[in-house]
Amino acid sequence: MTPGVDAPTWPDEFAERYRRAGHWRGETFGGMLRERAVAHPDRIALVDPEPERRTWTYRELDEAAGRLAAGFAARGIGRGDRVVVQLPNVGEFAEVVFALFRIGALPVFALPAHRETEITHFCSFSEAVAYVIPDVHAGFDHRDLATRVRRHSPALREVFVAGEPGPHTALSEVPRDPAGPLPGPQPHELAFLQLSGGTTGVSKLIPRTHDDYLYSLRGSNEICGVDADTRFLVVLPAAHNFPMSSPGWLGTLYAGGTVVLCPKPDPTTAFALIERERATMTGLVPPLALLWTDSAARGERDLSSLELVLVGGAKYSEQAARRLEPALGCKLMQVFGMAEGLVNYTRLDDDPETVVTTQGLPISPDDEVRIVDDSDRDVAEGEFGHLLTRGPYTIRGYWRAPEHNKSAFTEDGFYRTGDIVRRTPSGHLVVEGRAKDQINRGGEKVAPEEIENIILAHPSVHDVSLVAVPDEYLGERTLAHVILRADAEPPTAAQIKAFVRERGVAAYKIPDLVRFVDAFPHTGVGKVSKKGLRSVAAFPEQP
Ligand code: OOB
Repeated sequence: MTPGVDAPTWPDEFAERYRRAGHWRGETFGGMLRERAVAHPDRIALVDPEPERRTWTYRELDEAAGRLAAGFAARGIGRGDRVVVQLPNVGEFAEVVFALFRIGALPVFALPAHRETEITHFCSFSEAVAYVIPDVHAGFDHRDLATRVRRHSPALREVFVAGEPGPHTALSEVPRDPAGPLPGPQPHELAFLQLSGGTTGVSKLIPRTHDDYLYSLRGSNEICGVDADTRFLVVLPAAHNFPMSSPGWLGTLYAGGTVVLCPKPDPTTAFALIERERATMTGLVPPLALLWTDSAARGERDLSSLELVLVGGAKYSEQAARRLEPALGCKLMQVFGMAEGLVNYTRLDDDPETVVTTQGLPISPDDEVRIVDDSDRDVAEGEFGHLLTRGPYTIRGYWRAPEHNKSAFTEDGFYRTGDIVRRTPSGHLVVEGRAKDQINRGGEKVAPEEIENIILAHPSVHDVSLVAVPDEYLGERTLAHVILRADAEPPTAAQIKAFVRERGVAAYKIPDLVRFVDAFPHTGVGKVSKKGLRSVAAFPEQP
């Protein structure tokens, strides 16, 4: 563990190899934005269309980030400090993130959907000194949430609000004239902490460095053809790794293109923006891709600017994939990635069958991919098995999680993705399933243990097990099997859901279905059989 990094990093021989190969070029995010601002100051970097259309040229974004960095620094936020950023797709997101990059403070990327339980955990576990929020988003007042979070987070000194601050500090009060350049981070140091989808009770934090993440952007841009003419529409939450870097809004800024923020992902909002802003590229999870494909048939908007749509985050069915290109009049690319690192794309010159039936090839020739059996032995070529990976942008360990790292990584540094894949003769990966205890609800990841722990706290509940059930639209939905205490007042399914909601978790984690049972099926070794539960899951919900 390198001091100050709080996580295992690449051994020197690997770091040297990645530098020699030209993957790690010694760039930082702060430096990157400055260079673009010098090279093409007046090009539009960012468009935030709501409520009134606002734009930032590269020079304006660079200056805004510099002034905000100076203001944050004046308030004592320094290099290595953690700052939980929970902003929706608004222009301030980019200003805040680049300001923190410039200081060398580490954004911790929370999703707008996260609530008290998650945010309190992120703030306390990361010992965050500040938390950045919108005032009200999607009808929810984040200022009240921040007040509650503050009570349980002793390290949290500041709450900054994009909008009306209430009892907190307005983000607009922070910027000031920079006194001079800030020392800033080194390229091999951490840039930010991403959240893992998680298989345990709480999300793990994923430490990404400037060197490694910038390489994944450069590689993604090359594969997707991102350049200064790209107009990338950010439809998914900007904090998620997929719309951030595959190739995403950071990739687009790296290439000198234009990022258009989409406030809501529905076809009505997004199609109007594509037409008005002439968006050329976007990334979608499969349920949204389905919705867009169906809506495009109505032909109410001019989508002719669209050149490429990336679909990933969860398995995209072959049937749905076949319909996208004709409906949207653009190319499809599948992407199979993870916030821990490895990202695979189908290629622009792949034949159409490969694009609809596989999840692509890794970005880098130095991405090492192993497909192994339960004993970590390589399976025969073409067989399916567990995907292990290491490479120039895949982490070697989670942040401050030495115990978990022992099982999440092999001794020689491969990340155990928990995905079951096979490789086609062309080297493309096909995702066949999952070995990890995680539910993929249309790209949003739910760790059953996290929700089981909450339901177990209900006074009438004796035991609970959360499993995935197939769903035509989302791919998977969540089903909680609940065993009640013999002597307790039996709650209804709705009361169990309300109980989870009241604990303050993201809405997508509230069980879709609740079923009361007398016992769980067990495996041979006495563990609850999730497979057994999934197979009895076809029964209707009980009141
Ligand atoms: C992306 O990142 P995460 O960290 O939210 O989730 C990663 C997991 C993968 O391990 C896999 O289980 C699943 O999401 N997944 C897919 C998939 N893409 C991701 N499963 C099947 N087919 C796909 N195409 O989800 C993510 C990060 C960067 C780019 C794209 C997605």
